[in-house]
Amino acid sequence: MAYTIAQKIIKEHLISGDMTVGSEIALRIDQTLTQDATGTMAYLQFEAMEIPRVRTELSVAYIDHNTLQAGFENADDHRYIQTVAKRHGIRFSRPGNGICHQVHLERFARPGGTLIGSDSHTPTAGGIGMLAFGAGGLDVAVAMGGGAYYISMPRMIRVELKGALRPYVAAKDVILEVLRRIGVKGGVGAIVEYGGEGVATLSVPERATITNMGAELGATTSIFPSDATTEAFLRAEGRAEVYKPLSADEDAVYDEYIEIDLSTLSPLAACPHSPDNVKPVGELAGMKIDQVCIGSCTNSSLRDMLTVAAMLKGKTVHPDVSLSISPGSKQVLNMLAECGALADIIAAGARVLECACGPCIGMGFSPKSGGISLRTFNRNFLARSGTKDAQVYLVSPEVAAASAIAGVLVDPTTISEPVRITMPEAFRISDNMIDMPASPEESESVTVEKGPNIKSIPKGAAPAEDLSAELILKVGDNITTDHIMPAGAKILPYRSNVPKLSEFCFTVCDPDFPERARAKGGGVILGGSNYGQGSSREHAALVPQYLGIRAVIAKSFARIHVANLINFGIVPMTLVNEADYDSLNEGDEIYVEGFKEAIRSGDKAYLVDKTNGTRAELALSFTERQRKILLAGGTLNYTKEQDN
Ligand code: MIC
Ligand code: SF4
Repeated sequence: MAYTIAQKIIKEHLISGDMTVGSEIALRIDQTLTQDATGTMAYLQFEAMEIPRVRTELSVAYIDHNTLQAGFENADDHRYIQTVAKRHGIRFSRPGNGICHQVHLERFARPGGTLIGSDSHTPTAGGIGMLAFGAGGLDVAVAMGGGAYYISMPRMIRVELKGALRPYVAAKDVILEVLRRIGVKGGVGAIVEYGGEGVATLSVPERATITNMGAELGATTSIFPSDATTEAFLRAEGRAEVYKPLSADEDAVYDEYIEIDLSTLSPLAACPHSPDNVKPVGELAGMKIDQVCIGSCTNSSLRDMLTVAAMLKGKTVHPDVSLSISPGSKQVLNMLAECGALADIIAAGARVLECACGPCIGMGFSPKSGGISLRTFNRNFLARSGTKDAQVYLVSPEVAAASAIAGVLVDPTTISEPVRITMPEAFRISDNMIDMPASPEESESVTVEKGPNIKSIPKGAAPAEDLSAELILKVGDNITTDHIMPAGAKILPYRSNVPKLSEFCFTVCDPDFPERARAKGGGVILGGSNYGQGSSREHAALVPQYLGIRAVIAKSFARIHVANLINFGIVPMTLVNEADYDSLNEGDEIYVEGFKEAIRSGDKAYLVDKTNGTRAELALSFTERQRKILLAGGTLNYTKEQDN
């Protein structure tokens, strides 16, 4: 039997299930990571499991999202995570050490292993040949406790890379090209595997840019082979011993093939407000811009930063443009400083920010009203930048740097000679900002500090026999978790305070939603297709649950979000006939007879719209395990029931 790279890793980590596409498989997880914005919940949940020490090969807690400390809240969260990590055997990457995915790639990821992280861009580690998944915090907590991670066995997409990129065309353009071709739903239910002769022309951080943004395809994950380039990267990181070659068998079979000739690509931009709204930069060239942000887990490696520094050298940022640069890690920033490239960045007038997510999650640097912002990031969803009417374009660092100088969008392939950068043989290695956990003997004496910002997790309730509720909100296609539970500097500090967070739920779509939901005691949400795409934040399930949302009916769901809904006891149901969506209206009273019984054993349920008489067939496609979780009112209740 011939296997793809992902199938080989799955086979080695399979605990139960069979590898037929679509059936549920349970995987053994080697490593976990959390970031602070999702980490507080993950650790509260881990604590609730009462397991003294993590049972993984390695677990790391990063602080990178909520780093603006405009009040005590974020600092409280940091301290909680630091102490809980120390007590339970988890390494702690201190604020300032960098963005979780960049640091994990540098210091911990390894070919052939499995990783889950409470962040949707965890597949960044696929650039090094690791099978890495974004997951809800609760799933990460379970994996830290040694439990399996459940997914449905994905189909395999092969992206065959030929040729080599032309100067000033970047890895970012490769993934934007994939997004242009298959869109934000094109990867749903699939693992995207890269192969072909073009792979050897891409460095590990470039591969990681591509696997990182595979999240925007809706893919389960993305992965590259592990080869001589991987080995060289690991050697430069002083970690050659974890190298292991990995490639797909010659005759491995994929469900879908995509071919990209790298040499024919040109710089691309994802236009507002979706990562798959891709156009050639050449077509948009000359557009006046207000802001440029370079960084994020997609494009903040040393290679990216050295390229940007070389392009900025001796120039000045255009007077109408504000340029921010956030290097991905302390390692990157340190090396930029040592080789003098940082001086070129500073001299050009860039505003150098700390090594963190920063503007990517709206943690500062929101554009001006109606501002046009070029960002090297991975998401340009409506309002994510913190300015609702801003227009965000996603581009490569090369396009960003050239445009920051010109004040208008520039296709860098049309400017003079390309810059040349030299990558060092070895990176500057220091893990002095990664705290080691207490030894098992000392851990009991570590006090976990919970400041007043940290509130307990609301409990889920078992479903009623029949569902009788109002369709309290109707939304369209491709609703993101940034719509459901917005982030940004004003809201993120409340990630460990669900009651407060609930004041912002769905306000991007409907400012009155939280108040209405509270007044009516909840209801049911109606969504279009790909409901819940984007971030892994379980708050997009936890907060609606707190507001009394019992079910979401949609044309289709995004993978991580549907798992989060089930984890928190909200029943996700799909419309068998998508046309029924049009007959169901916000404010309608709906009734589902035998709701609980359908969850227990049925594939179908029937909805009656009591307001206009419409009947709609609903699909309940759950595994046995998911049915039990939903009947218990969520995973926390279910785990407790099992323990008793
Ligand atoms: C994001 O990029 O949307 C985030 C912020 O990193 C999220 C996690 C979160 O909401 O905390 C993600 O990608 O999962
Ligand atoms: Fe951070 Fe942005 Fe990456 Fe999310 S996408 S992990 S906010 S840098």
